[in-house]
Amino acid sequence: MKTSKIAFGLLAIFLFSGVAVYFKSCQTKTETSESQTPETALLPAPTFNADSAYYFVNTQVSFGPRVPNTKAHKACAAWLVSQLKGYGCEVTEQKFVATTYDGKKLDAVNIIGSVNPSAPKRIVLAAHWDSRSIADKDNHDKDKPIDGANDGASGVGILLEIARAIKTAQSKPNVGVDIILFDAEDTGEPDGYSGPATENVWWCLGSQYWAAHKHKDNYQAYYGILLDMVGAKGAMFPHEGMSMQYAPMIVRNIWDIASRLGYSSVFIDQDGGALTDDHAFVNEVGKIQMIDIVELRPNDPKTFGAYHHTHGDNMSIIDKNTLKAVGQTVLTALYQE
Ligand code: AHN
Ligand code: ZN
Repeated sequence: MKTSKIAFGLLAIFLFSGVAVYFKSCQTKTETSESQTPETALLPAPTFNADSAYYFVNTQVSFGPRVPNTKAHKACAAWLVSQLKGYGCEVTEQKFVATTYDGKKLDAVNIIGSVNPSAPKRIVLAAHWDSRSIADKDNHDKDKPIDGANDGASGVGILLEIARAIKTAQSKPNVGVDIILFDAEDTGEPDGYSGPATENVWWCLGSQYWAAHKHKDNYQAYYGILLDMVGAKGAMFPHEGMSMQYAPMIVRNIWDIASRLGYSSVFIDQDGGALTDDHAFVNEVGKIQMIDIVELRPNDPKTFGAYHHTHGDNMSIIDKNTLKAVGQTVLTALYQE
């Protein structure tokens, strides 16, 4: 009697542990197969409000063309600083004098708004805030400044909305974010200019200055994203050539996030031409990997839209769907780190 009780007890223990081991192995299997899924879900990010971004683009345009040495430029700079401060950023105004291809001196200012300034891991988000002083690709009023609704204001509008969205959100990104608004980008020689050739690049004077004189000593960032012409209706963003040369992994990561969010018809999986844009100096002189999200024609990847450097670059070409695709993608990228 006693022996059989012991035997029964042992059998029960044996069976129970067998069942337990079986369940454990099932659990382990389930966990493994989940972590091996190639498409891991995106971590949640706040909603990017395209109405708000559109309002920020329109407000910049309402100042008038943001051409250095004008009242509109000064007034817009003050507004940008107050917006960034309002969203809790630590703001640096980096003033400098820029010399143009024709020897003019411009009073310029790069505006830097830092979110979570003490975080060691940082991402730079940049756009130029000045607008072009001439409409050199237009057939009329070539000597008049342009609104630059897309060429300038669109990128800045998206960055202000990103600052606002982070400020309003309950959860914050794990990285610090430095929003850099470069001045004096659109200062290059007129289309068809045939003056004396020089070594200098006369575009991107603000980013050239910042790359050589960063706003903090030994400043480094994990990576950067430049936005240029990111608000036009029907815009497409192929992989810009210099971004692929300096930071192909970042390009793939951002285009992958865009596609998971449903924006693969805007962020197209195609290579475009290489541009001398603000990111060139951040990569080459500043030694920070930076990509450029910039509207390029997919079949003619070195040309921009017909509005480019004409009076057609006004609010009528700005589309909230384009602002949303770019803004939501970049905001989501910040929350994946
Ligand atoms: C060139 O056209 C060489 N680079 C483009 C820089 C630019 C001007 N981005 C906006 N306006
Ligand atoms: Zn331009």
